[in-house]
Amino acid sequence: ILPIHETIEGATPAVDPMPAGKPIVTDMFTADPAPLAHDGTLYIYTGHDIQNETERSFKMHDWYAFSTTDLGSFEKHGPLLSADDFAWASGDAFAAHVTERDGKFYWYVSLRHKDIRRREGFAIGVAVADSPLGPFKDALGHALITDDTPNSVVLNIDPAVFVDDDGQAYLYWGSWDEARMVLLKDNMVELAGEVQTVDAKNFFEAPFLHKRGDTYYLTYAGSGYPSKTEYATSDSAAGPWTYGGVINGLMPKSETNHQGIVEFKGKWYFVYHNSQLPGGGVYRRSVCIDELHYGPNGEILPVQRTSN
Ligand code: FUB
Repeated sequence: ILPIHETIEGATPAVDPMPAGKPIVTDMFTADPAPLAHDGTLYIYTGHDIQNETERSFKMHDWYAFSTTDLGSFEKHGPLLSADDFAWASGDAFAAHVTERDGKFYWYVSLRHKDIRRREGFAIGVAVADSPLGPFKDALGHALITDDTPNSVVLNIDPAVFVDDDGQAYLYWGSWDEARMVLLKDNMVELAGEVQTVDAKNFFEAPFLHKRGDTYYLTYAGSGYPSKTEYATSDSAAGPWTYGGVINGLMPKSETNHQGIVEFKGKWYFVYHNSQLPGGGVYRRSVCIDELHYGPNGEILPVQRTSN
């Protein structure tokens, strides 16, 4: 297992003075939320931290979904997908993202590849289903992005897919300061062109794209570990990106700060993880949700996290 996300020796960064948000689930550790609003229901797909309190690495094997119609309570579903569902993968079910197109649901995942390891050995795969809660099946039988994909990155994790109004789909991903984007074919499971380098100030990992009005927003974990959530805007889903600032500061006890943004029933929401559950920590995180607000010029206002 990679020794990634280690605390930098001697560094004592100031934690954001805002209180932590309220976790949507309290009987398990969840991470890397990916929201999807569909048919009046909000689904939050998450990873699942199962590491003990002493080891210093991620231990993650499967993914869940949590659904709500009113944000009052969340229903747990799963695990709906696991590393075992991808014959080409050896484990490490890192961040993922679900999107819908033409009645099919595509779950893009980060996993460690069994065989292809020129660098860190992570790859991006995709599973497909006819409903938001599955059953999901590996759509390809092989990975979509690996260390062998030209212009891929050292650590190929954190996929996020955005389907634009004209039907063009974009796959963003990346970590360790390297962001990438590639167009997808209409079938959502094949690349439609060359992998492009994305230039977004302070980008570290966890890219996520959303559109509000005519503006495209690329949010991401920025500035290394521990990460803040930062963002950039563009008038195109392909960029170029203009830096917008920090929208969520350092999280107590969590070095990662993986976010997603969704509009649901007329309001915008910011989903993210912290480590605020009892026994929580860098490798034992909890997914939270708070409202997201925009300023008069379309700028994202800093997230006001609700207290526990
Ligand atoms: O959960 C494992 C990794 O930590 C994710 O892929 C990153 O985004 C970070 O949250």
